[in-house]
Amino acid sequence: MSRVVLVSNRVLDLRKAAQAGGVAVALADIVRTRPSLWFGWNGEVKEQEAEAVERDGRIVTIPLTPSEYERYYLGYANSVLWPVFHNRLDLGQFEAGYFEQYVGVNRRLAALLQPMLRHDDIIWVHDYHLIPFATELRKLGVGNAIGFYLHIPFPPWQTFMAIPEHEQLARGLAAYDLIGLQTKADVSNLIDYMANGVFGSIVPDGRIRLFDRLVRVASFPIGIDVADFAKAKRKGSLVQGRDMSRIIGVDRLDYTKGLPQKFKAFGQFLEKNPKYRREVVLTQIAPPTRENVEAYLDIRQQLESLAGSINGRFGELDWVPIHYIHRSTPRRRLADIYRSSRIGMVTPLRDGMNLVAKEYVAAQDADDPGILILSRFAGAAEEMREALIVNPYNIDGMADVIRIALEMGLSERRDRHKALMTAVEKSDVLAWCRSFLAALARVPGGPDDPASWQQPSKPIQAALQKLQHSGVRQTLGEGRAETATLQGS
Ligand code: GDG
Repeated sequence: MSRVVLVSNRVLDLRKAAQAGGVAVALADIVRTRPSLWFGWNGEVKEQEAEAVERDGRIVTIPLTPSEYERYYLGYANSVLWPVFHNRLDLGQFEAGYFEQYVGVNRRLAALLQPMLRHDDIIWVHDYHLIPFATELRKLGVGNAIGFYLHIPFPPWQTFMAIPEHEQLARGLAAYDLIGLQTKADVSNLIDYMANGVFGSIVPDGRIRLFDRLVRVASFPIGIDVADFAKAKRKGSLVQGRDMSRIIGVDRLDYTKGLPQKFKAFGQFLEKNPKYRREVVLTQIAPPTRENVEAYLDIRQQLESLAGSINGRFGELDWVPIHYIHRSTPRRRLADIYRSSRIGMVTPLRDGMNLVAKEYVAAQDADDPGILILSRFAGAAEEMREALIVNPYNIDGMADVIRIALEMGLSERRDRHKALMTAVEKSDVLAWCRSFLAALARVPGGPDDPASWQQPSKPIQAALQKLQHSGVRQTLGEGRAETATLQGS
């Protein structure tokens, strides 16, 4: 079995990864269960460029310098790519000159990783921080199969073209053999961009020819560890003391998550339905992230002010309508909160997938399940059709859907939950990992491509190289010649 080399912006301690949830759990699972190496930033910022640190032979991390943290992480990744990929061109800081350091960090990381690579490793790079990573590896002579997975949405092609460096980013994407996206809509956006923005064309085997390379683009919807959430327990004590219905929201405090719209819709629901006052609470868990980026300060202030005004307007001595918790909650407790909530409200303005939607469904009691309200702009809406699908920009419409969810009968709730659970189980996190890695191993020239089975061992390669240099024609490697041209360019 080939070794899998995972490269992601953040690498977590394996024990902490289990508690963190989401993708970190999946990656940590790969590292535990098959030959692998996980490489990336350890989350620390140090004055001087420091050496990579290795742990257990499987985890290799480096700290960033203050300037790299400012310009690569907070800057280009989170103040240019994140807003643009979520359709927020107005927040993109295009003139700040962050691109050079974005590429610089990718170059430095690639140079650190390259000496650790083996000829048959398959390399899986994650997310928007690392788009140029494969180009930098290719420049160092790495011919291995390299896959890229984008966890966030790919925007409409004209939006992407607004990024001044869009063509360099496209060249970065073309250096991969496989690009995985969350949804079919993302695949369609990326292919539209490749065709209209940088003259890519589809070849007969379905790959895209782009800047003289061939790349496969496909959707691999990410999932969760279903069993982990199915262990959840309903706890009455989690809802303000008496029999009351809870609506739960769990989102990083990010302007893409539609939190002000959710609060306004709940306020509107209370306004229109006085009989539900004192009967329903909205609990919003919104742990802080990227607090050093200005747009994140704005959203925090906006949310605190909205929660204050709705609670001030409707609240009673024994009932606070909105519980707003700006802290992280332990993962174990999250599952119990999901199960104790009548409604899961997941209403981002734009989201690659949204794992909370899947976690909420997996944590429900199949005999008496709650209802998921889901934004049509979350990637999850492509698979989770039996949720109550809403437009988060339509506040009044969302207010009505809250009432519909609260009044839905048991049999409809069960039917919807059953169908949703089937979808969540079908594409769980294991299926996601396996399908991506299998597709990457199959790319022409990858370890499962019959053409590469003839690849000579290292000593033979060295001998062949000597012969080649002395002018003797290499015959054994001929079968791979075409693939090598495509991959190496
Ligand atoms: C990106 C894409 C895509 C949240 N608060 C707490 C907590 N969480 C956990 C949730 C969930 C994860 O964090 C969040 O995942 P999401 O999918 O909702 O969103 P992003 O963080 O934006 O992730 C997204 C994802 O990548 C995967 O590809 O779905 O579209 O934006 O697992 O449960 N966990 C704990 N305490 C909290 O307070 N323990």
